[in-house]
Amino acid sequence: MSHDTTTGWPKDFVWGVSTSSYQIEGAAQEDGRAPSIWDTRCRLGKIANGDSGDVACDHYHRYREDVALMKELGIDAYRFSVAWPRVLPKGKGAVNFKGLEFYDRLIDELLANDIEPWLCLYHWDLPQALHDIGGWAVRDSVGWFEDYATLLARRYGDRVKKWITFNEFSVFTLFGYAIDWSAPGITDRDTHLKAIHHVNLAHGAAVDVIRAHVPGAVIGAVHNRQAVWPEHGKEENKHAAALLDEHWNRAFPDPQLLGYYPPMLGQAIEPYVQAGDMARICRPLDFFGLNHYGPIFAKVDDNPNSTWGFAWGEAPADADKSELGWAIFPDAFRDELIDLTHRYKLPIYVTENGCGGGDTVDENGQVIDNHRVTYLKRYTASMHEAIEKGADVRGYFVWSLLDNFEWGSGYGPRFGLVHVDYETQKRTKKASFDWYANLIKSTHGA
Ligand code: PNW
Repeated sequence: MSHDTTTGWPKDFVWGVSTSSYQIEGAAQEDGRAPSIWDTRCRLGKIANGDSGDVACDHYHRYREDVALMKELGIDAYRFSVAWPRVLPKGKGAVNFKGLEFYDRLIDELLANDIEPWLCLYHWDLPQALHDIGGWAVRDSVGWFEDYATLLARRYGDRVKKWITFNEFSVFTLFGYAIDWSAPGITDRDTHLKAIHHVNLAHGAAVDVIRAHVPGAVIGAVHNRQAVWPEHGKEENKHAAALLDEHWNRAFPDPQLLGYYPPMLGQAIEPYVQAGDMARICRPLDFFGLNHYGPIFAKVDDNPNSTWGFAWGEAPADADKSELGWAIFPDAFRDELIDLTHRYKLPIYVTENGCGGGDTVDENGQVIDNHRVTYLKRYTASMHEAIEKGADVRGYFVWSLLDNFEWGSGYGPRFGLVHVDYETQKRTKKASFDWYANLIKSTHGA
């Protein structure tokens, strides 16, 4: 069914794009930036093709050109993250002013172009120096994050009003502390459980200091959420799917917004919870940031030594998939937006949605990414349908502006509306860029 998405969007609907520091900035050793756990993971050779974020999109030097692209795209808002080890090389203590000044320049450039900055404090690049003294596995991390949040709130709060504490809590904790797919690459049940609880506490502490230091702050957190289905629809995988659902979809939003952990996870986390913790985690928020790509699949963990009770499953062979193999299921996005509205009762901003895969460049240098245009059309239509059905969605950010460092997969998968030639750093707009620019223009005109 075709769906007219040029009209019917809520008034002042926010259109944007998202990026993150380690994935685009480069300049990894410049102006006093110290290593994060992702620099370390790259050094260990754990990334496809031996890639690293050392240079990435060189956004640190090319941010003006990138903001000009955003302006041309016509977006209202830009979500980016601050690299903690750029502004606090040891994670705490001495401030690196050259690092702070980079984000001053970026924020000022955005504002000069009428693009609202949405600042995310943490998109996975924990300072290595903090990991070396325990990282998220120790309770001191709550205080480190609180101080870091205070520094940013005081520095940028005059110009930045939209604040996000963390990006995708459950991806970086599960993949980093349970499954070795992310930094720091630990696979230990107790460490994982402690990390979940400390990150939740750090979130709550940051909300309070941002609120205290930034007049008129609009504060949220960004959660990845998507349906978890039992692999091959099999009965034996149902329990694994329920467990993964708790870890993936509820481990952070439930305590932060409802005040309690989901039941199975809650039991396991109990030993680490101190009196007063749940009230520290559950602080008033202004919006729910949703990152959504497609459904995921769970299966029983057949490793006899495993203590998690679930393993990552595969999408059905006949499912509609992106070039990366991720399942495409726009109706699940619509349902998720409606469910979220009822479950957490906050305005929703879709802070990431997008499509990974390759692109072809034709003889005229045109970048053809029709698969991405099709994906974005289908997902924005589902979001439109959700809004008609009562979902309280206020904005949408495409992942991503630029092709960039796709974590463990390196530079292979491309997610950008803009193609990046990593040899020359030349930016080339793709078909999806023009499609998105047109959508924004038509809705602003409406
Ligand atoms: C998000 N999954 O990560 C991140 O926020 C981005 O930094 C990343 O580049 C983007 O999505 C594309 O991958 C995810 O396994 C990683 O379902 C993994 C999953 C989902 C999101």
